[in-house]
Amino acid sequence: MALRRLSTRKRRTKVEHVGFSSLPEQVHRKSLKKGFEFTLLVVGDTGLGKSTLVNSLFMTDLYSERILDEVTEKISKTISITTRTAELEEKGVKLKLTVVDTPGFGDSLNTDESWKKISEYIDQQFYSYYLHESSYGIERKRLQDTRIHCCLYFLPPYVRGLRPIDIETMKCLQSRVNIVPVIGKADALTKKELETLKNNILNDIDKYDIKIYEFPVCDSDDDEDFKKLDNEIKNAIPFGIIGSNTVMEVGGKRIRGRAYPWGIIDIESDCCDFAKLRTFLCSSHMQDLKDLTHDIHYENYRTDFLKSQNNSLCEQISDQAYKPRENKLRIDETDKLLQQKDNELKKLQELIVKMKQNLNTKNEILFVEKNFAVEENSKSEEILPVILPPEAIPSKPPQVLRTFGKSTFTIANANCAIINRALNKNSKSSDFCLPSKNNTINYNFKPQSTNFQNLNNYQTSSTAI
Ligand SMILES: Nc1nc2c(ncn2[C@@H]2O[C@H](COP(=O)(O)OP(=O)(O)O)[C@@H](O)[C@H]2O)c(=O)[nH]1
Ligand SMILES: [Mg+2]
Repeated sequence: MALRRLSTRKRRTKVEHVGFSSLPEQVHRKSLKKGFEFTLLVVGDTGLGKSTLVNSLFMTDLYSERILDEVTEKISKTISITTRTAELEEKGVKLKLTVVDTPGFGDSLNTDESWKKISEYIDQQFYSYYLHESSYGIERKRLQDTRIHCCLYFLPPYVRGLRPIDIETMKCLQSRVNIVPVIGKADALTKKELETLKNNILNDIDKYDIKIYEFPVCDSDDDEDFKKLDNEIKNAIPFGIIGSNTVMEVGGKRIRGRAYPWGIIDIESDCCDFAKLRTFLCSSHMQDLKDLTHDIHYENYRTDFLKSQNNSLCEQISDQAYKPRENKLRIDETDKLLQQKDNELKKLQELIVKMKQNLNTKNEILFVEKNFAVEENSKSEEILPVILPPEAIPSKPPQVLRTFGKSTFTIANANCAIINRALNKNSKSSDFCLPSKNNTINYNFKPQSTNFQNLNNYQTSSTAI
């Protein structure tokens, strides 16, 4: 098996042209077509030359309109985030450059949380990239990379090392972005002073365990010139920068320079690290900055984000799992309440049935009262209404036979009868009578009845009951 594999490999190495040697060309062509994206974040005090540097680095005018804040505004001002994008093209290569600026950084009297907004902004870009990356179809094709690839952290030339605000901000940003420290307005320092400040800053970075951009280790087979350049750039950190957007002619040569009373400085010369920074950002390390952003910072963010999502999910699950007793109690309580409501409903239904029955009886009574009521003028204490329930209606209409002067009356043709007696105006009594024989009910009432008028009425309406 091993022999066969060896022979296959041998055979493959013998093939002279397969076609994959054109891969770099394909990548090159595709990249040219697509263009490159790079997002730079500049952080630092107002007036340190951030905008000037960005303009001079990319030979563009990103900050044409410059609005200066009043002193009073500055005191209360909080940090804001602004983005500017320029589509640049150089020898057919397109670069979409986005510069994220942080005007107001360090301006306010309370600089405690200046870094907070910046770190939030960086995380937001990671999150939106994550959302696009996790989407499907056309959405995924439109994936926009607004993640910050590099942060130029500006330090003033008049300090002795890192200030508390610098330490705090850098420590907060170090895990999110590639930090590259820069000393702005380096023309305010002599060569010696600049060297001392650089050393102090590097010592502080070491002392406070701040992680700045780490240069990749050169391979042994790397180009010697590249190794030299890489070394020079690495040793220049933190870059001492002099910025200028003014192009002037000196000795027939056009330069970007600053004119002083004592002479002119070409910012691209060795007098500062502007050229090195430009090489670092625009040519030698741009891709490494992007790779680190994607492979380290973004991956760290994504892992943390997924972990936090996972944790909250686990918490929810464990919440459910560890509260069975509580849940059972809750269910028991609900059951109890339902049971209670059921009982109440039953009682109500019973009550309704009773009320209906009462109502029927009352209706009957009302009917009797209506039909057999004692005449208005009659002062009699006793009335003797007779009512037959519907089931008691005999085939022949009932007939009330009465005997004047006797305390009895007889109903013929009746299956049964309800004899209502009004004892007085407020109380009544009812007797239910069944016929003794031949459907005849004999009823003895006391005291004697005086009004039989209604019984006549009854006889006429009995069939309608
Ligand atoms: N002396 C000196 N002045 C500079 C330098 N860079 C910019 N400036 C000037 O400093 C002022 C503020 O620059 P600006 O780029 O707006 O600073 P920002 O607030 O940090 O963006 C402007 O007048 C610039 O011309 C520099 O390297 N040296
Ligand atoms: Mg500015």
